[in-house]
Amino acid sequence: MQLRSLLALLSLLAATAAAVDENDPGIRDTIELAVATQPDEARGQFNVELKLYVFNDSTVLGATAGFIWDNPNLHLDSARLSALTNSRFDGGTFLYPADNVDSSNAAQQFIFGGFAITSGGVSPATQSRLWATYYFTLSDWTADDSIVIDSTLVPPAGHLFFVVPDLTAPPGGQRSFVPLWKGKLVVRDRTRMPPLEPPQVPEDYFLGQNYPNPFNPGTQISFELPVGSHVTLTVYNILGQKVTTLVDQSMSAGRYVADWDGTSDGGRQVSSGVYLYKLEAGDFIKTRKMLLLK
Ligand SMILES: [Ca+2]
Repeated sequence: MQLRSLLALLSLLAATAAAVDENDPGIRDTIELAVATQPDEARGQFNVELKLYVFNDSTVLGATAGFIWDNPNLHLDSARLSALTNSRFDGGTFLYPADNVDSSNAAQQFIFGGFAITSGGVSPATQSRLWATYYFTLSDWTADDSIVIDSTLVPPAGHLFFVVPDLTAPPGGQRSFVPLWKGKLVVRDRTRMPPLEPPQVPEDYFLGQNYPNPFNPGTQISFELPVGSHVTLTVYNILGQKVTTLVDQSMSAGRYVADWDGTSDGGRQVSSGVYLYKLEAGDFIKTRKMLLLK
C-alpha cells in the first residue's frame, strides 16, 4: 500500500467539494458518525464516544480521515480501530501519530494520513460497519452548549477519501474518491446516551453514475431509495427509443445495483454510442448518460 502517495493525493483533494464523487464505483460509499456522551462524575467531566461507520461496496485499499470540532474543552484521548479493521490494519494503529493527539488537540482537529491497510484491504459489505471509535473527554459543558464535529472542512489536508482498485485500468490500477460524508454532527444533549446504530437507510433518492463508464460490454447502475417505492429503471438510446427495462418492480428502502449487459429487450448486443438511463421511483425521476465503447 503506497501510503506516501495517499498523502500526496490528500493535498490534491483538499479543495474537493463534499458532493457525490463520480469516481466512486457502484453504490455511493458513505461515512457517518454516531456519538454517545456519558457524565463521568468522579472526574467532573463527560466522556464522549464517537463512532465512525462506513458503507463500502468496493474493496478499500487505503483511507484517510480527519475532522474538526468547535469546542476547545473537547479533548481527543485515544482512538481504536474496530475488530473488523484490526486484523487488516497495521497493528491497529494510526500511521502518522505525529498528526494525532497532543498536537491536534490545540487546533481542535484530528487528521491522519491513512489507515495502513494490509491483507488486501477492507472487503465490501451490504451494510454500514464500524471502522473506528474515538474517545474524547469534555472538561466543561454547560447545559446550553452544543459541539459541532465536522469532517467536511479539515484544514489543511482535506476530506476523508478512499483508494480502491480501478477495474477500468490495468491490473493493479487504483483510483481514489471522496465518499459521501453525511455532513456535520452536532452534539447537543450533555447527558443523553443515544444508541450508536449504524446508518442503514439512505436519506434521499439517488441515481449514481454507471460504472465502469465508458463500458464494454456490461456496466452497473446504482440507485438508492429512502422509502419503499415502485421502481423502473429504463435504458434509452440517444433518439429516446427504449432499449431495455432493467428494473420494474416494488422495492424496499435501501441501496441497489442493477447490471446491464449491453443487450436490448430482444437480446441483441447494442452498438457503440451514448445511452440514457432513467430511474423513476415515487416522485423521483432522474436521467443520466453512459457511453458504450467497443
Ligand atoms: Ca462505491
